Amino acid sequence: MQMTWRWYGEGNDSITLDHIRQIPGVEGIVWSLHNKVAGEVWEEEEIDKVMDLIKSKGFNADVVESVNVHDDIKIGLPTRDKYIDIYIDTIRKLGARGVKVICYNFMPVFDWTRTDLYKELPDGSNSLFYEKDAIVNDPNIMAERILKGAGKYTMPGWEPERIAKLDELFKSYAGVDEDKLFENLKYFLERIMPVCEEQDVKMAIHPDDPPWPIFGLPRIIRSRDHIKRFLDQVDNPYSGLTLCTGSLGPNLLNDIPSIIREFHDRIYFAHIRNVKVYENGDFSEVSHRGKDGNVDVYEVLKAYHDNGYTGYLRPDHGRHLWGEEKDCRPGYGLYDRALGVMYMLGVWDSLDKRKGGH
Ligand SMILES: [Mn+2]
Repeated sequence: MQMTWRWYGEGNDSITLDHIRQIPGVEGIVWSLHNKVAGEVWEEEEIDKVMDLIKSKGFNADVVESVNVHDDIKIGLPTRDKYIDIYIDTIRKLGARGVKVICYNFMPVFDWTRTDLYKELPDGSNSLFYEKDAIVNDPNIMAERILKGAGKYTMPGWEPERIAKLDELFKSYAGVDEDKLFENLKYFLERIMPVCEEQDVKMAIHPDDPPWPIFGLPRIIRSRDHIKRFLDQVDNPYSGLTLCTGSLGPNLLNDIPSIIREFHDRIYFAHIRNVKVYENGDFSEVSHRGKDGNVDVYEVLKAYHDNGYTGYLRPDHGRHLWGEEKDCRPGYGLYDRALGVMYMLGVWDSLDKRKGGH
């Protein structure tokens, strides 16, 4: 397992690479060109600039999260081929520079969705929160809430220019049901797989967050059966998973350790986050400690460890602690994620020792 940390880039993150260097065990920085909208060309100089900076601080830059997929590809419009060509161009450039894994998602219109970005927890910290009943409303209201809550930062998937065209976007998804979305995902992957093989770049799809359909839009990576269908329909080792326990976790029917044990050889990137699910279906993001929520983080790590997982792993979101929410990106503060790294490495080291018979 290789511990990594998601970083939004210089001037675009309250945390610096020098901060991250002081967290024990972090080997790699998960990065992206966050100023790019889906379908935009990634220039070589821009890629080199970020990768060089990351490497100059002693980290690897093997994982990119994300290269976003244009809606025309998800909808299956004739213009999709033009956007797939641009995607292929990006894979080639990243592969040539040693990038090993590209994380992406195939969620229609919205990326991850929450109703409150700073909901207070009993200990006085705060974190991202999802109120089930608040979602049945108009998606425009939702979007406004997210934009307002995000403050000075742009949230991935919630860029103002996308949100401005929300009604139009919803209309273009009208004929896209679960089967159609699977079909369009297959088309996309089959076109890019030869380039991934040639460049040795693995595609790792991120599950839908939350793991159920919202606003009548289909969501197709949200359970064991959906994951199985996804892996079977393009049965190529270059197409695999970013297994996010925080995304699958709010549906308590998802047995995450068993999903990991079943599909471990197609998991290239592990996101670990704990969530606390309330009786009415609302959920809060909580600390990484297993006891604090419904994700058994020990069993999750053990499932990876038992299978000799050598892929990348990162703390997913964290709570905002000690007032850092004034400055940090929602879910991406320094302190709780650093605590999460230490908790997970503690579990991992003890699993190592036991396996070694010490
Ligand atoms: Mn995640």
